[in-house]
Amino acid sequence: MRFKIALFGLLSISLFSCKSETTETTTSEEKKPNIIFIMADDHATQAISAYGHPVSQLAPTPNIDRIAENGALFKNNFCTNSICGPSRAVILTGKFSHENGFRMNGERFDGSQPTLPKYLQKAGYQTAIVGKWHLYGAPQGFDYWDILNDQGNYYNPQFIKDKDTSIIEGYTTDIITEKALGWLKEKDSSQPFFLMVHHKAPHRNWMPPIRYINKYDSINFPVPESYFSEHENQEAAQQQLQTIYDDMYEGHDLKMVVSKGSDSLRHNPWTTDFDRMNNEQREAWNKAYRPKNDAFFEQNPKGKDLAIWKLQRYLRDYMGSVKAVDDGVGKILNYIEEKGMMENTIIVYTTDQGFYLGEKGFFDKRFMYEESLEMPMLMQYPKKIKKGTTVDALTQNLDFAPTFLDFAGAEIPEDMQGKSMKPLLTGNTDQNFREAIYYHYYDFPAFHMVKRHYGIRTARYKLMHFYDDIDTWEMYDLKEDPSEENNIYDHPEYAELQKELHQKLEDLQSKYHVTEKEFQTTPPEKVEQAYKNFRRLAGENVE
Ligand code: SGN
Ligand code: CA
Repeated sequence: MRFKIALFGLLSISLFSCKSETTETTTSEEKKPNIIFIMADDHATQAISAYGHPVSQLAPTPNIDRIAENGALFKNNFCTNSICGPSRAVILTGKFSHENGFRMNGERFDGSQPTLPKYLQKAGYQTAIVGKWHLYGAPQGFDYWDILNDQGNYYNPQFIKDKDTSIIEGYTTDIITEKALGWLKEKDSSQPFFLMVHHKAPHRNWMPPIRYINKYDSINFPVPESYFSEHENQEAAQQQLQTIYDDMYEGHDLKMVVSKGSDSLRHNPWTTDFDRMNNEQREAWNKAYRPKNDAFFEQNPKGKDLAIWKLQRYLRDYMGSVKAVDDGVGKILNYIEEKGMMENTIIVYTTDQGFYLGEKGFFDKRFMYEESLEMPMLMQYPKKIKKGTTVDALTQNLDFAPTFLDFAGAEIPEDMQGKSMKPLLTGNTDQNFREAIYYHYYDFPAFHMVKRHYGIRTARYKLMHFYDDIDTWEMYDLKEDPSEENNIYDHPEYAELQKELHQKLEDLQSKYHVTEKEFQTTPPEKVEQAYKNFRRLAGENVE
C-alpha cells in the first residue's frame, strides 16, 4: 500500500513538475502539512464574527470565519504580554518574554536564538515571511522575507527586502496579500512550506482602503456599558492614557478637521500617514470624509455625545480596515482551494494581541483585562481537524510553536515553555491542558502609560499585580463580573480564594523561571516626565 502511494507520488511529481503548480502532490499520508500563519495587528476578537460579539455582527468577517467553519475556533486563547514585538517574539520562540529577552517594544530581538522557522527549516520546510516584522534587525530563519519598515503605513508603504528599501504604491493590506500570493505561486513545490503573512491593519491610526471608507457610515455600533467607567478600585486604569474621548488625537486618529468644509486635520503630530498618499488617493479620501465631517459640524455633539461620536468614528474606520484584511484572507483561502492544497495545509488566523473597542472607555491593549488579553485563534487543517471544532482549554501564543512542530512531525525542544495544542485539535481533548495562564507586561513608562503588571487567569478567576510606581492588586470573578468592574481583591468572603490564587501565581512564576530581575521599577522623575511628554504629544498644554 505504502509502495503504491509512493509510486503515485513520484508519478504525479513527474507529470506535473514541468508545470508551475497546477496541483500539489498531497498523496502520501506522511506528507508534512504546509502552514500558512496569517496574523493581523491589533484585531480584537470582538471584531471577528465567528466569535459572535455584537460589534462583529454589524461588520462581519465572512472569510476569516471560514477558517473556523473548516476547522477550529479557540475560545480561550491568550497572549503572555499584550504588545506587538513581544507577542511576535513569543510566537517565534515558544518562550515567555523574560526567556526570549524581548520584553517591550523598541528592544531588539536576539535573532540568533533558536526559533520556530529555524526548527522548521531543519525539518525540511521552506520558510517565508511577508508584512509586519517589528522586531528590528533582519529576520533570521526565513528563506524569503519581505517586510514592512517598522510599523508600516496604510498607504504607499515602505518594504524592506534584503538590503533594499522601496516604496510600494497602493494599500498595505492588499499589497501584503499580493506578496503572499506571489510567493505561494513561485515557491518550490517539492517541499512543505511555512508562510507567515503579517498584516499592519487594523493597527492605529485605522485608515481604511478607499473602497471601504464609507462602508460602515450608516451603522451605529453598540456603546459598551463600561464606556464611561471611572475605574473604581483600579488605580492603574485610572492613570492610563488610552481613553478614546480623552487621549485619541482628533486629526491623526479620528480624522476630524478644523472647520466645516475644510480638509485640514485637527491634532496630527505625525503628518507622514497622510502626506504619503498620492493625489488620487488623497482626493478620493477627502471626498469620502468631507460629507461626514460636515455632518459633524451640523450636529455639533458635546460632552457624552461627543465621546460617543468619537467611538462611532473609531469603530467605522477600524472595521473598514478589518474588512480589507478579511478580503485578503479570502483570496489566500481561494488560492489554496483552487490548487487542491486545502487538505494538507494548516491555515491559521490570529493577531498579536487583543484590543479595546471602547470597553472601559479604552482603545489600544497592554492591560491584562479580558479584551486585550484575549487573542483570536482560528485554525483549519481538514486532514486532521474536524470542521466546527471548538477549543475551550486555556491556550496561549506560547503554544503556537510547539503545536506547529508537533504537526510537522518535528521534535519539540525541551526549553520551549508552551505545549502542543495538537491533542486538543485531533480529538483527544485533554480536560487538564492548563489550570492557569501566566501574564507579564513590562512596557512602562511608554505610550498610553499602562503600568507594569503580571498575573494569572484560571477558567474563572483572575489575579493581577500592578507595580513600578504603584503597588496594587486586583482580583476578578469572571463568571459573576465578566467586564471586570468589581475588584474583589480585599473582599473578606474571597479570602480563601485569594490565598489559593497567590499560591498558583507563585507556582507558575517558579515553573517559568521568573526571577527578581523581572520586577524593576522606574525612578519617579522619569515617570513624571513621561506623563508630560505623552500629554504634550496629545496636544495638551503642559509646561
Ligand atoms: C504606536 C501607536 C500606539 C501603540 C504602539 C504599539 N501610536 O506607537 O498607540 O500602542 O504603536 O503598537 S501611533 O499613533 O503611532 O499609531 S504595537 O502594535 O506596535 O504594539
Ligand atoms: Ca499589535
